[in-house]
Amino acid sequence: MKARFLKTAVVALLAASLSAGAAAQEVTLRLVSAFGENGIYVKRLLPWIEKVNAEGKGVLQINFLGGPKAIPTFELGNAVKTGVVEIGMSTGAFYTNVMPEADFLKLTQITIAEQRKNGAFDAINQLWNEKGNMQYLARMVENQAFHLYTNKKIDKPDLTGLKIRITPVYRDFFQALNASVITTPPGELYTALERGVVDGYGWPIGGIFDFNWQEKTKYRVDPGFYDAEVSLIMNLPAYKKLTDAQRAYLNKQLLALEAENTFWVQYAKDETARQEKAGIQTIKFDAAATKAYSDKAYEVGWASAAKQNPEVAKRFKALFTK
Ligand code: 173
Repeated sequence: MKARFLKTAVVALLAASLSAGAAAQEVTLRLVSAFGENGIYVKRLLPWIEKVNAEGKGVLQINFLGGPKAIPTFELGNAVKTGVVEIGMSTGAFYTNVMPEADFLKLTQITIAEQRKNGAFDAINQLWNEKGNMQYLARMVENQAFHLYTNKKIDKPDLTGLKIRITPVYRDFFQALNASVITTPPGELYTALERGVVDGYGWPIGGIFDFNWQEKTKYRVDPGFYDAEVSLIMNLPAYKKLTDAQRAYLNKQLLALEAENTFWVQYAKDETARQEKAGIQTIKFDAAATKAYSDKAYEVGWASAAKQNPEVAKRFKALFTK
């Protein structure tokens, strides 16, 4: 009787540990976005998460916790680094406090598909692993140039007397054009425009309607410069802890996400037309000033990168430039 009871107990224990083993094969990763939930980046992220979860039952699930209300925009990078959350959707400019090199990603002139082929993606990951305790998972925005939006008319690339909202993306370039600059997360820009705290701002070609900034925007300066980078980053220990099957599944889905990046070319065209319809006028300089403006953006961008980390700037420039 006693022996039989023990045997039953052992079998029950074994079954329990087996099912715990099976459950351990499904991992749930928490994800927070540095961009607000109403914006285009989260709008495109959510269907992907749904697909990951639908196809990843028993393997891998992603739990979207929200945007900057969950973790403030400029704190998310550190939260990923320290494992407060496993995955972040962010841009390098938002986590220069973790590593200044993060902002260099705006200087890529080749697609993420090409970056994976020419060694740029691996070079990024080597640095992100070492300095950021992060895995750089995938880039989900490309072909979105940044622009200067302003409420004061300018006829040459000189921003003397203008107060411009920035992030690290634009700091050195706009300062080189004599602007005075104020850093804010996207979520605080509407109020800054409304109160006249700023005369303009930097932002990519797409997305201003998500925040209603068109109500407070008179001009967009063309051409754009750099390429908006929005990516998924992951806590490195959490990434390493994944089983081979989980990592393979995640990577398959990340490549599928990047394959959707063709979306952005048409989105840029649509958003340009929508801005025009909304009454936003385009400021264009003459040919010589236009070239000077574009050249200066990259000159200043790389010079600033070289100042922060000469060795990495040199290596990345060779890998990022056409
Ligand atoms: O302007 C910003 O907030 C910014 O730096 C950025 C970066 C990538 C995409 C969109 C905005």
